[in-house]
Amino acid sequence: MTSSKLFTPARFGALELANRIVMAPLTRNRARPEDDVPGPLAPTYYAQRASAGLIISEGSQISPEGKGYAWTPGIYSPAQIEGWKAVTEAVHAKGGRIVLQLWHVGRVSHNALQPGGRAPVAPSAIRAESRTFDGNGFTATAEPRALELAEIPALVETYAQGARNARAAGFDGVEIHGANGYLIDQFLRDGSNQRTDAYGGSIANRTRFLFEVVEAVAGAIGADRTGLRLSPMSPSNGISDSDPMAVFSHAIKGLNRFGLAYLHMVEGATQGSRETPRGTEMAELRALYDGNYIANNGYTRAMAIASVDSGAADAVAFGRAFISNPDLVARLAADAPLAEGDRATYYGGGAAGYTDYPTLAEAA
Ligand code: 8OZ
Repeated sequence: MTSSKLFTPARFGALELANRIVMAPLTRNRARPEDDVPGPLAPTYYAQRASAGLIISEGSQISPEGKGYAWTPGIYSPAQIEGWKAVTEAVHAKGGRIVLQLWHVGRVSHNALQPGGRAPVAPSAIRAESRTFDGNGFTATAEPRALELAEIPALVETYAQGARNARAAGFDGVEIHGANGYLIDQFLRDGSNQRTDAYGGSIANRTRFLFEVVEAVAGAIGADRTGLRLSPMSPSNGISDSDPMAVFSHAIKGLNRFGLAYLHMVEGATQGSRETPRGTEMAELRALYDGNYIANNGYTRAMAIASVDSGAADAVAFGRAFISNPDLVARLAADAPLAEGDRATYYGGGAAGYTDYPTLAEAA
């Protein structure tokens, strides 16, 4: 055992965390194919991980158009809300806390995954240099259609409705997915946003969609139950910007006024290197934020302890480690070895590599 602050409770807005170890959002592609309802093993999977201070659910599309991969769950239909209820009840029964990640992929999709076989929507008609999974295999993302200005208010409202649906499903709150090259990130960056209206061009205009979504979601369920994830320095899904530090400095300063439950940042390249061009960018951005900060990406136990104990972060989110270590909190507390995950079962499939990873006690 250790006396690090990492293992102590925290209060993030209305969210009470038993410790500062967060389960990062993890796409697992095990939803019911016909209606994107969370799969039958999802309650067990999440409940096994309920000792996390906070669970952030896998990204869940807020509308059929928000989907970019086969077998990801939604949060827009009554059946999906019912399916998620079983998850939140199972987590709460184990004393855990769970928020739902609100996801719209924008251009990171393919006609085959879209209603009516239509093109995906995006700020501009610029194809992502990325791939998606359509259920048969990996395929290049499709050329998107640029959103009409008149469509944007309803799109913003879709995030707010997703947040209300999440609360109806028993979630403690939501995390807005603003990271990894998906819709909000596409608006932020000039590589994907070449609009000439109020949502493109200047940094004030490119951050407008983000701020409108944050305001709508916070207005719907309370800022104290709303978190946001950003990945300022990540090239995920072919995203690019001529000056990301300028964009994200403006965004993060502007977020302070909302009093969100937390800001969750992917430091460096998502699922990749923590290195950045100067090495100090993430610390510079973090210093601009006044509220609770969840750090993520490639943290070891020692890094997490150092980060929380120094005040650099208020909590640390672990992704892959939570896949293969349902009892990650206990293992970190005891400084026990961590199990390695099997990449072949990360995305899609059944119980194997999903609900069959043992705790340390079960393995012994
Ligand atoms: C891995 C595979 C598919 C999607 C993200 C939601 O990067 C994802 C994702 C990750 O945020």
